[in-house]
Amino acid sequence: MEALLETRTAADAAINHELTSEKKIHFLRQMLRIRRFEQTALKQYQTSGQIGGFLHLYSGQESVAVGTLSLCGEDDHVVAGYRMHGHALAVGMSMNECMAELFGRATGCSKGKGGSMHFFAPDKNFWGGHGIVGGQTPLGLGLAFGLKYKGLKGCCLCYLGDGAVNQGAYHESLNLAALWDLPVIYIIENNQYSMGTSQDRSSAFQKCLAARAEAYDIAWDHVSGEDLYEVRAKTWQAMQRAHAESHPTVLEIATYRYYGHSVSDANAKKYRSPEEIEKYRTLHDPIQLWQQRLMDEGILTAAQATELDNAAAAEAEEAVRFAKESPLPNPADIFTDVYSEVDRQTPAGRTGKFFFND
Ligand SMILES: Cc1ncc(C[n+]2csc(CCOP(=O)(O)OP(=O)(O)O)c2C)c(N)n1
Ligand SMILES: [Mg+2]
Repeated sequence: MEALLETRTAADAAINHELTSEKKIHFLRQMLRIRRFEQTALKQYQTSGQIGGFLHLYSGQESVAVGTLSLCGEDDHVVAGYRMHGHALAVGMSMNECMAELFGRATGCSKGKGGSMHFFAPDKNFWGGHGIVGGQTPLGLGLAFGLKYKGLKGCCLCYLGDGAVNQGAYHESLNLAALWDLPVIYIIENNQYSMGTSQDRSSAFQKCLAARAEAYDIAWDHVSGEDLYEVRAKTWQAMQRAHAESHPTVLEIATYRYYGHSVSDANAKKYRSPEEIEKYRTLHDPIQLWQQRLMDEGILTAAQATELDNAAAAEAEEAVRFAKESPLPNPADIFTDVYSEVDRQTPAGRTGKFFFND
């Protein structure tokens, strides 16, 4: 099976052609909000001493979450790994509930029990936030199975990293996705590194990670994460196939992360050079490129861009204030909203139906 689409004219694709100026500016606003949220979270992590556990930052990859998730309708579902602050904000979660979750507060989206890796919003079809590398791939398959079983014209966007493609669970999921023709779209966010291991040291087949889908007779495509238009055009094509024909797709989106693997990245100076990071920041930054594009199209001024950025920074600071003023979780609630419910004979535990209950 061949790559789906050679998109040299992504901006002219119907799904982009119909975009209003407001919508295009909204994408910029969303990317800036993600970047400011994370910069603020990092500063708080390092200075306040009130954020525990991991913090995997998404800076540099914003166009992937914003571009792909801008296409979702009410029956489309989303599941991701642990580097998913961007996806959470892009599906419409508030900075307040996300920041409060980082601070472990009861007002957090997971009531302060999940932390950075476990943002969750079932009301927005956002099923987390998973720390086991590749663990989200069979879950994405299950969400797609649920959609098909219920006869809904939706799909599941399941995000994974370039390191996760070597996990067995992913290949088992691809096999079943093809065998049962399930509307799942695996989106490999290829930021070139898994922790401190570069792609050429971790993957035997170098050319294109998405091309492995051919072994399962699944359609695939390669996408430049620098170009929001291309991200949308190619993702939409995959979504249409999922909606109309219930076929799976694998998309690989080329991107880059600016910060270390997480706040602790012991070998940060050893596995890539400062020059490489600088190159991506200055020449390939998806936010700068989108901003420039909107200016070239004559729909954005530099002053408006600064205004959007300032508003995003202020929103993030306000979220910190909200988080710090929020209460810690009540110790008596330690066993609520966790899997121990299965053992405690709740209705969900008795029926085995946690999701898709109606
Ligand atoms: C099953 C499993 N093995 C190892 C780890 C430790 N680990 C956490 S993140 C990571 C690297 C994954 O890299 P990639 O899939 O490229 O995602 P990225 O961090 O670049 O977003 C590893 C090995 C884990 N969490 N789960
Ligand atoms: Mg990676």
